[in-house]
Amino acid sequence: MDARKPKVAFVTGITGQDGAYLAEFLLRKGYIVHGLKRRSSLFNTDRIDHLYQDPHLSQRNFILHYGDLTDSSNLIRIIQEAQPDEIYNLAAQSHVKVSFDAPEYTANADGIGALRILDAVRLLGLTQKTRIYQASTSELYGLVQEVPQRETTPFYPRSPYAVAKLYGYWITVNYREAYNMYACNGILFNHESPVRGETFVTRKITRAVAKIALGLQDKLYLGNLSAKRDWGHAKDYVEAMWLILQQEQPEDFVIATGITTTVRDFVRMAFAELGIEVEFSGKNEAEKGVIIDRDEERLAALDIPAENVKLGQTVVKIDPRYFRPTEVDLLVGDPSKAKAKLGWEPKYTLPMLVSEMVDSDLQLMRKEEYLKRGGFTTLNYFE
Ligand code: NDP
Ligand code: GDR
Repeated sequence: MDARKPKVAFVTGITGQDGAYLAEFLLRKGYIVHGLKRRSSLFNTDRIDHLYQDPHLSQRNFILHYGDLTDSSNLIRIIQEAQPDEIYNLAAQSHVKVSFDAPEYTANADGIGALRILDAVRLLGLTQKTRIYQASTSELYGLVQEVPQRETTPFYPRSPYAVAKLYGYWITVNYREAYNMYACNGILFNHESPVRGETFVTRKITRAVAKIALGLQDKLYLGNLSAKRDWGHAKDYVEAMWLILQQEQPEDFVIATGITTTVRDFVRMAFAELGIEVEFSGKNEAEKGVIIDRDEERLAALDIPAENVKLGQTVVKIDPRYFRPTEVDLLVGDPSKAKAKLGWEPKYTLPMLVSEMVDSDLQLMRKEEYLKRGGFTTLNYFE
């Protein structure tokens, strides 16, 4: 490879949480970044708008292409045009609960989509040039077989999403072995950030906590509070994706923090960030979270009116619509291979992540509050 020539990356799912962080990361490293963007009736580029470059510029290092993972011909065309050194296949219908509602589409995008990328590279004769990262997931482990979960732990997927991703995982391994391609799976455990999609549980919680504190919402409705997840920060995890593609040999890696926490404790931590103590009582669908204490100094410092935070106020209730037909109860990863071979370790702790997410949502909701006070109503989605 010519040392003066910038590397070229093609990122699918560039408008998503990870795509946005990865694009920033690669641009900082001097890459030319091509991204796949779906056509939608409204703008869907909020997370990458700050990276946008006028298409009329003669020199660009950030280039978006319309396309879809369900359309082989457009993938072949874009890959042929971009001639990427690295492809990061991050695009997916990534919501586990939604995959029960749209199983066939999820299989097409998340399973066959991975095949389309691999096969495009093969058909274009790029197997020895282009390295491929496949966004695999801890959801593959599903029903607990071994704790902590590592690269050798057997898979037992528990949702149409996870089953589709299982295909993506094995087709990546198969193309690596069959065609001697540099194609790897990153088996990433949950990772979050202030730009996490609003319907994933962490962001749903941090948004609601901010709204409740500002008097914009009464309660937060959740599903299974006992599920345990190994939560990290997306910023750390995109670095791991890149490292996985910089090794001598292509291999699969677990990326995780090694620490697991219940959804219930995540809720407690998020309220505590604003000086609000919440205690849970009751069982199953009758479980609820009630404010039992408040730190008035902290509230005052954050300019949160104390009347929005009443002792005895129920702020969390269970809504069974958020239960899943089959649940993944416990995820906790063992990142020791990544540490040993990639030199990767997370820089963020869970308290740092919660703090960043709550602070960011508090700022965002202050804007909403301002609009509301001015008589401009905004839409409320609670999913
Ligand atoms: P997001 O849901 O935030 O982003 C998904 C991206 O995929 C969006 O850009 C979306 O476009 C795009 N997309 C969805 N369907 C298609 C399609 N048919 N064709 C083209 N693009 C499509 O996910 P994350 O950033 O959180 O996750 C990135 C990847 O990593 C996903 O594959 C996910 O399954 C996987 N993963 C995520 C983990 C996590 O904790 N975040 C953990 C392990 C794996 P649009 O913006 O238009 O909707
Ligand atoms: P997950 O993330 O399914 O692990 O998939 P999500 O945040 O959706 O759920 C985590 C856990 O929280 C429980 N839960 C709720 N979840 C949502 N979304 N909404 C609720 O109201 C709610 N109440 C409780 C869930 O049942 C679950 O146990 C994420 C996605 O990013 C996948 O794409 C990725 O592969 C995996 O993480 C690793």
